[in-house]
Amino acid sequence: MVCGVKTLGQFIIEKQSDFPYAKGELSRLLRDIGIASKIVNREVNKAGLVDILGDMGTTNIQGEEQKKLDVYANEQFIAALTSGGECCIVATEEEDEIIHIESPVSQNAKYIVCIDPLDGSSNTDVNVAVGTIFSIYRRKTIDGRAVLEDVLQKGTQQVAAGYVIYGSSTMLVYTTGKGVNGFTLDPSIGEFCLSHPNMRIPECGYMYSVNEGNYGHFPDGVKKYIKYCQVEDESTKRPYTSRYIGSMVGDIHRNLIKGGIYIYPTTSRSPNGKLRLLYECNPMALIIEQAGGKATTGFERILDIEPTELHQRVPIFIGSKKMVEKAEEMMLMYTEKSPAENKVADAKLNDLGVVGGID
Ligand code: AHM
Ligand code: MG
Repeated sequence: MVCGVKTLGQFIIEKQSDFPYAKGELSRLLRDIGIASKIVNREVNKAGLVDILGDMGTTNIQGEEQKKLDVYANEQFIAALTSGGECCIVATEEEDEIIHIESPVSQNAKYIVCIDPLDGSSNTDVNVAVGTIFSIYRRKTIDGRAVLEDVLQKGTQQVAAGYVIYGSSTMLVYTTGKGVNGFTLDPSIGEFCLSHPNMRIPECGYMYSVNEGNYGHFPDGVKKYIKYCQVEDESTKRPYTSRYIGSMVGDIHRNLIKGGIYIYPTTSRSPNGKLRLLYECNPMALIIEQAGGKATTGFERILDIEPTELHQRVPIFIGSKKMVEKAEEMMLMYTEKSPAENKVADAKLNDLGVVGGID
């Protein structure tokens, strides 16, 4: 029988030759993450059937409720990384501190994994896509026990990043800095199969994703950009379509395929934004940049941010290059400007077809 399917395992081994000095450790690490995600997928799929939903009654470091599936996913990834032996530290959204992996097999491990084991997990209650987001670094220190400093690296230092989306089908999308490839889980053989080779995000899309319920708390630049998206203009195919799932992986995955922008800005209530640099924004930024898109805070490239703390939050504008650039333009025009300067900016925006106030 001729089989035209390429599995994730086969693909990873094939790509190892892209890194002439690689000894297979990164490949094994990716394989471990792939295995854990299949186990998590099984439980996510069963979520509506079994008594696994609901709060555990505990809260994580950000003071948010933990669902049982978050805890389960967290345990599965830590277990897979521990037995795999290639990872010396795991930093996860679900734990206050970094976790040192000190199993006998991981004595020489040189990789750090930052992970959000189940992002958007409140969506499992209502059968909406959720995801795992991960980021891999090489440790910086050479000897002894790896330390927090090994984790607090800039996004540009990532050696790989990816996400798994548990949606109408389950997909694993990852990059090692040489393009982005997507694999769909074929449940009949239990394997991720290459289904989306060399993914590219359209340079300009027609969808914007932002929680507009927070509109009143957004910076003026974001308010103006939203207005810009809503104005009729044939040449730029506006108004754009608004699509917001409230699950970062779902929103960004859709935008990666169809084109679009996802924004989680600062708000007056969350002055640093909501999403976390190390295990949400950096991995997504690397993937989107590798697919030809852009990811910034509105002013600064996400991957260039020097992290100062483990659970650091940053605002994010991510997606199709031209859309992110337009949003940045408006952020720049309206940041900390006097009312007179805002009037000048308003006049410029009138030329772009954005009319009226922002309130
Ligand atoms: P979580 O890590 O607590 O699950 O929160 C992250 C999620 C993202 O997936 C999503 O895009 C965002 O929070 C939605 O936030 P909001 O409900 O404020 O729009
Ligand atoms: Mg999260």
